[in-house]
Amino acid sequence: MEGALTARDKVGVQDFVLLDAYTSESAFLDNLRKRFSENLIYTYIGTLLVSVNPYQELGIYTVSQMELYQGVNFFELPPHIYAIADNAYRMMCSELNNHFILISGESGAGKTEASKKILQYFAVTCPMTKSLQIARDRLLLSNPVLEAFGNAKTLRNDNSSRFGKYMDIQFDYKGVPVGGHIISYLIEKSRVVYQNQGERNFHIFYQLLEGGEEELLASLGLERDPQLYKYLSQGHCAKESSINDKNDWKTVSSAFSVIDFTEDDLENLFGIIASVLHLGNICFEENHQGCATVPDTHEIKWISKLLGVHPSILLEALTHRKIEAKTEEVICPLTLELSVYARDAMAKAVYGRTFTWLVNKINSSLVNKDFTKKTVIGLLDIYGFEVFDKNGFEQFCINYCNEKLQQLLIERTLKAEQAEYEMEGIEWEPIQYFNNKIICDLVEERHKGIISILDEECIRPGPATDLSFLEKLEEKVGKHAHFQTRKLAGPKGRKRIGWMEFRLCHYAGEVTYCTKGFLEKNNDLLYRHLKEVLCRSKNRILKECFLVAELENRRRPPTVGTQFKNSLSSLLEILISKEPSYIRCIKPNDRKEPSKFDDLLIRHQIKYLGLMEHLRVRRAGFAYRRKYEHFLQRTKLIMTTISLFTSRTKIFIRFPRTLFATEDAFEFSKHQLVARIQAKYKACLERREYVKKRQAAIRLEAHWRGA
Ligand code: AOV
Ligand code: MG
Repeated sequence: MEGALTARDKVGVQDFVLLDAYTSESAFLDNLRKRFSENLIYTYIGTLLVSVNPYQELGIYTVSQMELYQGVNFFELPPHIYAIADNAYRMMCSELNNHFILISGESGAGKTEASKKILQYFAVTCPMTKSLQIARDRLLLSNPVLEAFGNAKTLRNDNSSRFGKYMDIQFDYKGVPVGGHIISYLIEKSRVVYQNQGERNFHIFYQLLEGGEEELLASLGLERDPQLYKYLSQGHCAKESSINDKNDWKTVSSAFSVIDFTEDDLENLFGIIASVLHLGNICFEENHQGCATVPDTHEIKWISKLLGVHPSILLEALTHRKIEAKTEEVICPLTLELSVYARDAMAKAVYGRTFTWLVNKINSSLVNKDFTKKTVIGLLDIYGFEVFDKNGFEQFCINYCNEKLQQLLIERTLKAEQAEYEMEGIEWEPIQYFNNKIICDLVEERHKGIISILDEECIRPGPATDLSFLEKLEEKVGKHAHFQTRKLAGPKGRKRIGWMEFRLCHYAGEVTYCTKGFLEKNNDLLYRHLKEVLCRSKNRILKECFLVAELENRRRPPTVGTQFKNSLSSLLEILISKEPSYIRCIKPNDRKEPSKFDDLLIRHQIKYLGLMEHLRVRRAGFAYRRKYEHFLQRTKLIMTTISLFTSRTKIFIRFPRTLFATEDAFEFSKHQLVARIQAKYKACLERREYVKKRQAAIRLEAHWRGA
């Protein structure tokens, strides 16, 4: 019918590879918009999934949807996150190797939700035995617990992950989930003591106050109203309509019991959480000598009770500092400012280490020693790229982490794939892309990168300050193409860089960082005096977190920046050894609203995520690649002489090292497919060594023509 919209016009194509104008960014955007307006939030680029956050419940995550996707060929059904999960799962089962699913995108784009959907999918669809149900439940319920302690409302996302999480889901040889292991990355401790306007502290504090039983709160010395606590009220949004702290408390409480937390664990844990709130309410005053005092010791008494430390020792540690002279210790009083610093440092240290304890505790409940032969699917859900009006050390670390993941993606897709085609002798026109290695180097290079320069300032004797750090940066990396400071700022008319600021041109955009606090946060020092108090605490969890051995070790621990850099490099090692699947999340608007498709914002993400380049490589290359030996071993197909063959859904072509397959045959008519193959592999088909392939192609075509 003329004039009528075809389905394709209305809902777009479900794989960008099928776009006619596949090189045009506008066509890409149009396709995404069309689908989004039909609530089709998922689209493929080959096997990569692009997901746009719908900011509304779509009813596409039901059990019947899960069943639908189970064991079905990837391209047979509309794109879905379940297809990605199922595909990784089936490959793992058939090839008995390890996989990971990397979920990336900026803050609020939907990474955490995606990782939860995948976990749920496995929990529902994988085979299960009665004895392993508990393992499954623990895997699922580790999420609400970690989110309560590690997520918070930010201006970008009401449930923003403030820590990075890598989770291995372990399967036995039958594909039954038997256990798991979680690695967490750098939690944003500074949030415990300070929140920006419009942001909150970690959810758990509000959940405890809103949902905790009367007796529990009374035993912790807490009032219900979050406004009464300094650490909870600085952002002026303790209550947030989108967050139901009371309900979440119930979920978290029941999760605790499934994950093997004893009464004693919980008593100690909430003792710590309450102590942090009490710490925040300690007020210092200055006496005539300019030393800090605590006029009202109400809070001190509660903390002593909850943490099992002596009140006078705690009080002394908060207002004095031990200095070690040659043979003796001298105790000198702290100024008001330093006491506040000591108090906040204690709150951050206690919370940070308790979070690590929590992860370890969950891990010990996920361990399954009965199964030694396991394969895993790793799920990576990390804090997304973020830019605020004011960005500090935390944003610097978070954005650096995102650079590293982008780098991994580039290395493994755009770069490795093209290199492989070239190695196989396939004629290939290189596809240009922005390689962000240059930014990663700027941040992490030994002796020369920003982290090294920061470390140097931190250990340098003499008065190093955030300003002297900035000056060092100007001196050492000032001329770098991705670095700017006020002295060397770019064209007029752009947001000015302030005195204490520097700007990095990240792969995802420019971010201006204020160096205030960089040294302190990178050092992350806790006065020895306070450490002693915590090491002697009777609170069982703190005892495990602050070991007395630490007091004897006089060596300076690595800085936060260096630790983070090292942990990211081991993360990448973990990932490189596994087979990847990718999910790229896109945030449709900055207002967290459903059905709002902000062209400008989305176009920007398409650009920096490198989706166009990815599409070009995919389009020119092969959708499916397997090491030939591996494939042969698994399928036992005899194909030493014939190099081109078909399966039900794909056309396979064998090259010396690798087995490639074309896009799914369902997407094309057979005629189209043959034409495509011939066009694609024209170069190699014409070469003598591939004559056999051509003959096979001709035979194949003849076969289809006849069919
Ligand atoms: P993020 O993990 O990518 O940000 P989230 O996964 O927390 O983002 O998503 C943010 C919010 O968007 C969620 O709380 C949901 O309200 C909504 N949302 C995301 N995905 C979906 C979906 N598939 N269906 C319905 N609503 C969704 V951060 O952690 O801030 O980088 O550090
Ligand atoms: Mg998240």
